[in-house]
Amino acid sequence: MRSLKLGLFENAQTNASGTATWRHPDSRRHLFDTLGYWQEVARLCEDAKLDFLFLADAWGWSEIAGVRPPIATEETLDLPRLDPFVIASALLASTTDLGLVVTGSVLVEPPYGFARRLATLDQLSGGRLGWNVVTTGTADTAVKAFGMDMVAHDDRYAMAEDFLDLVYKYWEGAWEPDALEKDKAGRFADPAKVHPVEHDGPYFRSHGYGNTARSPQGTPVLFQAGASPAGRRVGGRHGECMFVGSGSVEQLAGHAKAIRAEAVRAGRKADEVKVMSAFSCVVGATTADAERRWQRILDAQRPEVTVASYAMFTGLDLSSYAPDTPMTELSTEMSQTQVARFAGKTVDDVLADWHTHGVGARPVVGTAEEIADEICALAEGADLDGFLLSPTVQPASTVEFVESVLPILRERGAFRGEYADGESLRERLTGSGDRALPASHPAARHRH
Ligand code: FMN
Repeated sequence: MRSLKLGLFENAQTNASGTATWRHPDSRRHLFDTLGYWQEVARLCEDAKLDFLFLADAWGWSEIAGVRPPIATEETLDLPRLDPFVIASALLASTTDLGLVVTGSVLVEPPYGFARRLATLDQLSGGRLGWNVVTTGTADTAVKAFGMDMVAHDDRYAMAEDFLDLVYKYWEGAWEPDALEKDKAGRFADPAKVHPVEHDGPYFRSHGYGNTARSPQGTPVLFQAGASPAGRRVGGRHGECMFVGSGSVEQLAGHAKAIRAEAVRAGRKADEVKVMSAFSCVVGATTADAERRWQRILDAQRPEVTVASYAMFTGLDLSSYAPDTPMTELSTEMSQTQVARFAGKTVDDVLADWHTHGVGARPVVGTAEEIADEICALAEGADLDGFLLSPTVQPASTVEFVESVLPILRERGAFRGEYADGESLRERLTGSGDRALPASHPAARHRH
């Protein structure tokens, strides 16, 4: 059995992934705005030796025809949130090994300041930082808040290419790794190893010196989850760890193969990209018990939230279409994946499906043994490197997984018992023994 990478999906808001199950008696996610909640979650991850805590993020909110529906606020579907960078920073002092992956948008963040913030986190964490590169799924509302014009879907990926090229120059090229001497009898740094950056791209311009010196990893570990053709191209060129949504073995195998093919097309090795699938489960003493528990989670959510939630990701108001409208008649400039994945379905099918898991993974419902079987079968059958655990009710679902499923995976040799393979997140995820990006990665050409 292959050795899996495991991360925990979290979101600095009460609900996650377009669902609103916060009323469930075991949910304590409404405490997301307390430091204690995050420290508890980080401790849980680190005690279980998970590879990383992933902090998702969005800037936009739900709107239907330009109006925010009251239910979005009543059920805290989207807002309020906290800033994942600040949460990651707050967790540095209480963690020593856990990778911290923050989501950052190439659409709304000015790259020069962004490069410094990430380098600071990578520096202070000793190289435990990852960046989930997103073009922002909730772009249509986010741009209004930032006073920008909307940027079309594929153009946002072109922006991502330009943004990445710029921040690589600062992370990889501005300060050589041995530029700092810190010699009180000599000099602090060697001017020959500090280089000005020149960037005049189609979207971004920057001329300057790196505001931070090179951090342990240089470029933080790059995560990405674009699933459209443009998204996959960017992921294949730049991504080190690609997330795919949940699905059958066949669907996941198709995604993994397509992502690795994009990497090869970009001159990288197929296994240079780690593919991790979102995975959710509801554990029970028996299968029937697990199903009852799953129903209780679904019952915690008001059905009316679904229309507002789907609109948040796609801008589409499904309540304005006849229930039998084929989804192939709809299109969006927001998350195209959230329309394309329902090809062959009707509007009514989508509303029913969305209620159960939103954009998140559809849970595997069963005993701990059945869930471990499914994880192993998916990993082997679809050539996956690991999973992003997406809890249905936090932190209860994570505790259940750690206490009941993880020991079975360990027994089967599918998950290690201790942190290994180096101290940086990159070494641990790639096993390469190198905390810097390999020479085949496009960032490496900016090195001196
Ligand atoms: N999009 C965000 O804007 N913020 C996130 O935090 C975020 N996290 C994601 C986590 C996972 C596991 C997956 C599968 C997707 C996530 N996405 C997130 C969405 C992707 O970035 C991307 O927009 C989506 O997969 C649709 O791809 P496309 O725009 O190429 O169609």
